[in-house]
Amino acid sequence: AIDVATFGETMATVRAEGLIRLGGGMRLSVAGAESNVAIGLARLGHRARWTGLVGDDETGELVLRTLRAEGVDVTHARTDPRGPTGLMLVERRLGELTRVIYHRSGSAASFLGPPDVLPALDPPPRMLHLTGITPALGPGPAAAVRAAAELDVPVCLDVNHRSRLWDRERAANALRPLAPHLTVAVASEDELDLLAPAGAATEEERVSALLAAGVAQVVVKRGAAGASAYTSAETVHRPARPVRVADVVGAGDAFVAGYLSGLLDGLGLAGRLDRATVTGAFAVATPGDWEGLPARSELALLDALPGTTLR
Ligand code: KDG
Repeated sequence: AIDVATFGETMATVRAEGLIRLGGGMRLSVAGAESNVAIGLARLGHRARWTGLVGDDETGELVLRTLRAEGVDVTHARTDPRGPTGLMLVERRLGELTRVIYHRSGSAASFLGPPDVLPALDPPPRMLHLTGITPALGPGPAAAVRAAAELDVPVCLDVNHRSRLWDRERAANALRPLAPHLTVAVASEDELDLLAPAGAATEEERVSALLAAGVAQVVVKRGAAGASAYTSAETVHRPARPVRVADVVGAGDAFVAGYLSGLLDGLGLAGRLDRATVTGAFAVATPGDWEGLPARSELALLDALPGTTLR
């Protein structure tokens, strides 16, 4: 049986050594918020399934091959000739300021619809993970998210607002109706209003409104300032684990993988948030979206003293 199923768009990703407009060296990999979470979970020993459409092209092969190599189940993923595999260019523009350029409109993934994802959720996984990126990709992906959220499966949603794909108003209109279906809601502090009812004005009011709507766990990410998790019975705050920043892209997905891993393992709220801050720190400290994510046996490495050599 599958522990966590997820679906969305995974793109070929090019990380430039310098500025894109100057050309020069780059490194080719793959990335997508949902597949980043699936890889994070698979590395921790959970059965993760990713479903999506890639183009009938070499970068599509790269996406599927990479996910297979990471132990992610791609039984229901397929190529679709209607569009190419999406492409994301990443440049470090200024110190820790990263700039992302998408070439994804009209991609194969933008044709995803309910018939592509519903078979991957039968039999039901223990959890379904969705992100607010998928409904931004087009009407088909938005319908797939709605149909999946309505199934009788515990759902985790990470708001993941992408302002290059849609504005906040459209995002809120698509995401707010999903709230009653969620077991776990994850948002950055500046994204919580895209999920909570329009009337709620402060973080406290937004969290209370989501809990009142039936969301069992609300998790708020604060980047370098840490994270908070709320249930109707408990509130936990955790600082971020200090690491030298190599690449912040993918940190939120790693955080979600750690949180869901803790949930699957039956950890309490504090234990889930602790694991999430550890996996988030691994993502920040290593280059790439998911490449540096820990195996289960590596989780404790973050506690090793600086300068340690393992031999
Ligand atoms: O969370 C990191 C993702 O944003 C990145 O890997 C690509 O899925 C992606 C997106 O749509 O931005």
